[in-house]
Amino acid sequence: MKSTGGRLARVRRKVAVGGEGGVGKTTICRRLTDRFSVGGSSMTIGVDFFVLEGEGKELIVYDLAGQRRFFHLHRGLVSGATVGMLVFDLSRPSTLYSLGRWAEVMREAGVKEIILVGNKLDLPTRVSREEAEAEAAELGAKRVIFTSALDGRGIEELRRALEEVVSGSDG
Ligand SMILES: Nc1nc2c(ncn2[C@@H]2O[C@H](COP(=O)(O)OP(=O)(O)OP(=O)(O)O)[C@@H](O)[C@H]2O)c(=O)[nH]1
Ligand SMILES: [Mg+2]
Repeated sequence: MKSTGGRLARVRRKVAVGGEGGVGKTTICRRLTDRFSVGGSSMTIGVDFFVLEGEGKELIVYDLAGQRRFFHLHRGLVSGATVGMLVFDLSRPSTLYSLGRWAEVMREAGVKEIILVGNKLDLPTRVSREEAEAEAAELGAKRVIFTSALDGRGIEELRRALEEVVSGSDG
């Protein structure tokens, strides 16, 4: 799967990306769509959109704003998503343990699978894989992937997981 070239794909699926402010959601989306550039990103206002194109499939990625003041928008924006990506910052455990509200919004919207993503693997890590997996079970997330949107680790694994989840879904 690569970033869009503008061709119209047959099947379209929606992916919603949630998680607290500053955990790296937008930077991960940029990585996934080859739009990464050094120099950081500014916080998302409301929502950013990305398109990932694969074999006859197009993923429309809704990258939600994590700041509290945008919480009222989430329910409407997640509606109709097939996959939910919940992102936390491995160097800030509180960003993992506050994902319950996000998981609830995604479940209520009928998201078929949630992927839990621990980002900023390049920084000193304060959450172990075991801790992340235990919380994933609480959140109803079937997969846990650790990434660094800065150095690119785990991004291919995440891309493959998204492809697999979308291929396995029929709605
Ligand atoms: N060290 C490190 N920094 C990262 C990583 N990913 C993102 N950042 C930095 O973290 C900051 C926030 O990243 P964003 O991608 O804007 O975070 P966000 O989750 O989209 O934040 P909101 O839009 O406010 O919800 C930026 O300065 C990024 O450069 C990473 O993997 N490692
Ligand atoms: Mg953002």
